[in-house]
Amino acid sequence: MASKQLDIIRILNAFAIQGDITNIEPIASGYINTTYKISTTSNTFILQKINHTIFKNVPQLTVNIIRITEHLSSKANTYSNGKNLRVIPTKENKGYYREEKHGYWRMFNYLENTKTFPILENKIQAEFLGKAFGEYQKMLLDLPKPDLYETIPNFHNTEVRIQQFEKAISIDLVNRISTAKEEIDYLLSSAKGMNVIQELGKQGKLPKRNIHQDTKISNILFDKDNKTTFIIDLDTTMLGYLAYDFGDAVRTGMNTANENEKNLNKVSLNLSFFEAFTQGYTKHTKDFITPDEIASLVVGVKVITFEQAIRFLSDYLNGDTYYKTSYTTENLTRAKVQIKLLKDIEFKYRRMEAIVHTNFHKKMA
Ligand code: GN1
Ligand code: MG
Repeated sequence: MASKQLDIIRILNAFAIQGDITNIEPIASGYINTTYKISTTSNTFILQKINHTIFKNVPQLTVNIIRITEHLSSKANTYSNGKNLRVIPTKENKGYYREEKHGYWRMFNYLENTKTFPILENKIQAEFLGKAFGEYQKMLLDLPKPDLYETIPNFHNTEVRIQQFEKAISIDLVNRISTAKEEIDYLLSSAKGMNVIQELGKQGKLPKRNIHQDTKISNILFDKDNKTTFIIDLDTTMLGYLAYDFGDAVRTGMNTANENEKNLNKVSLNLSFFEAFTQGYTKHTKDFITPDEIASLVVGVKVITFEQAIRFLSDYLNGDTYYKTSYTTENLTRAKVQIKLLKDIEFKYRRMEAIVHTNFHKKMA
């Protein structure tokens, strides 16, 4: 057996799971943590190596995840068909296992018969994506105090992201600036006004709520009927603005191409999916969302897409230390996709605003 497999078997031995291990399968989706599907003679699980460079405080991260999953399990979740994500404890009854040589590990139950889509296939999925994330935000409204820990500081702080981008440009650590000139110029010239959500928050116009903060479509599992959904990757669930979740779900779920697409002609924002998504999202948020928050949703789509473009490009300029990549220019390709999408969002902006307005107006009347 390969030594990596032996390491994993040793790590699995720390967890309170039953049966003999029959299969270990890497799951490649996700740019941050490393994930495996583990089968035993009695059950199936998810094993994850937590990226400790990014999630610096694993005990706090774990406290958050346990609080969130337990809170969600205590609620009637409309879409998950009675199934919930659960943390599988270690034999010492902890939510993570620390190994000297191989870092931090944790386990979850595996949600059977589900799959993710890099690109959504139909409007039903778009609608249920909106319903699921809207309901997620709603279910977390009454999460008891204290506030969740901030697992990554300034995660969607656009101003800080712009500063990090400027720093990456000025250091040019791996001499890549000349290969991304056009993209850098475009993003620097678009930066003005992108801090608007943060500003509205500071002015007290947008309340901070518990949100997911990583609502990309690969973080939602669909059952075969396209209607049963499970939200995963809860690591960044913490206080933030509703518009960020709305924005990131649209950025990924309404893109007609995937994040790594080399043919930019394929990249665009699907307006009819956007309409279905907004309809779904409205269903669960209409009872608590404020008028200023409604007005911030499409802004969030633009801001999050811009932010993702500068995050990918910064990582490219820094030598690919943050996101997992499989070839040298992958982060540049990803940034180009976001830029193309951003341009299409600007082009369709008024129509998106009209869709949001009509939906909430209709439902709230
Ligand atoms: C990362 O872990 P994953 O792949 O779900 C990133 C998100 C980005 C996304 C881009 C903790 O998400 O913020 O939007 O990649 N997560 C973190 O695909 O930085
Ligand atoms: Mg993630």
